[in-house]
Amino acid sequence: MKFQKICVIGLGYIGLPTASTFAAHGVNVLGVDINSHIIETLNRGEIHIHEPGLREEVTKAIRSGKFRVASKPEEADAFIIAVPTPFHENKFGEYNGMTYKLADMRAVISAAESILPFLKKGNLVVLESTSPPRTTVDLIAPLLARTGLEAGRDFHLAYSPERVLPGQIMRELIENARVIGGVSPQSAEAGKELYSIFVQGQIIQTDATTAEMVKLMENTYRDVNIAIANEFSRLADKFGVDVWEAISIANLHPRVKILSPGPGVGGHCISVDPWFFVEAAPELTPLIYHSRQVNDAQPHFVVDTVKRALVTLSKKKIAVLGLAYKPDVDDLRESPANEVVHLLQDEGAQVKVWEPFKPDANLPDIQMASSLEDAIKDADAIMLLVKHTEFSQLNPEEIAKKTKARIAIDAVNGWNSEAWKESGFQLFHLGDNKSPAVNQKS
Ligand code: SAJ
Repeated sequence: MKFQKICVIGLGYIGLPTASTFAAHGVNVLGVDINSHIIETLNRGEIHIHEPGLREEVTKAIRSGKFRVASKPEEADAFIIAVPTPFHENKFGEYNGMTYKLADMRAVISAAESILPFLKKGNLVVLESTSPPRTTVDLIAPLLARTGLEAGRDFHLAYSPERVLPGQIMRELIENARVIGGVSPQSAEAGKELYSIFVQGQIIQTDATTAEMVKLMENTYRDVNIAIANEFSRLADKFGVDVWEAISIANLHPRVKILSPGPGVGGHCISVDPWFFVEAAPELTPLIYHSRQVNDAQPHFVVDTVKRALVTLSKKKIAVLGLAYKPDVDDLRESPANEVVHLLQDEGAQVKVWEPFKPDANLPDIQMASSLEDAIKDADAIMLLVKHTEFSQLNPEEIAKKTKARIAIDAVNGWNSEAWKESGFQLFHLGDNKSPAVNQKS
């Protein structure tokens, strides 16, 4: 099988890098998106996504004539579906007192429907969108059967999740191992042939439902692991232990790898994907469900630590450092730091946020500082919510000269407690009930 022309449906964080990488490797690619703004932007030679290296790749691909964009698919040798699978805003599932989120598969369904008029015998269709288990066999295959063609017999159908890290997508797309699950072994083989055009990592062939589960298992494993770390932080706090010290010692065990506690789990993957398992089988997923609950509640635990530091939050001025969903990124969406800020404000605190990766963020109800100095100058307390490298490197002696605050709260283990204490700060550390006690002695 030879792929001369492919159609990539959905030109977002995954679709656009995938489409342009195929084009850069000599394939004729038609990128399809229903959003006319995206199509116009790309046709003007600009891009709508911030990802290192992507602009260059897209511009080169469009100039070479190998990459075109349009609002509708055309006939092609292969179709790749890479559209979002968000949650329904106002629809929830219920099982035995568990209320869970439901995946909104409408974009996947309409993307699959859009290829119906163009699907031919011998084609390959690949779903890349993160989806609940059995989506490929139970939703996509029957939908495409409306053409009269059968998946696995007349055309190939496969599921292949992306596993790239934002910020490194262009490199990881090529270098990461890739799993391809077919509805038949021949479909997996066709998928392998397609992705071998640019993938240098190992390509593993399996069935479609296994590939769907692999993706969900990876992110659920991380979520459950972070939940236990967060629960450990609460236990350590209760028992007068420093959770960070305890985890670092436990992790010396060769078969233990506990992740880090913090203000909660944000982003669009780890905090989302476990729900797909819960939705698909609520009766089998109490652990996954409760881990989501633990992580979603963690901002409240952070606020309890702040209350311990400041006694009351009413009218207290708090300088918050970091609002992104994780270190060294500019993505503020689904950020637990954002939730912590709102909870502090609900308790009457006056919060000013310094986010060096998005200083001019325009968020309702959040006051952004224009600089670190601006944030901390008049503060009663300084609070670290995201472990950006530049925050970990702050010199507490210098900070002490720029603020009247003498209370520092570290929710992410970014600061050296001793150094901050030596510079005159009372340091409160998430999951470490030892820190204020030690401080009082010194
Ligand atoms: N977090 C913790 N403690 C930890 C690790 C993370 O609280 O020990 C928090 C982070 O602060 C953040 C959230 O969890 O709020 C998620 O961060 P992450 O780095 O675990 O994951 P994402 O969502 O940025 O990206 C992940 C990537 N997976 C891994 O790094 C293992 C990426 O490879 C996947 O492609 C992506 O999910 C995805 O699409 O599934």
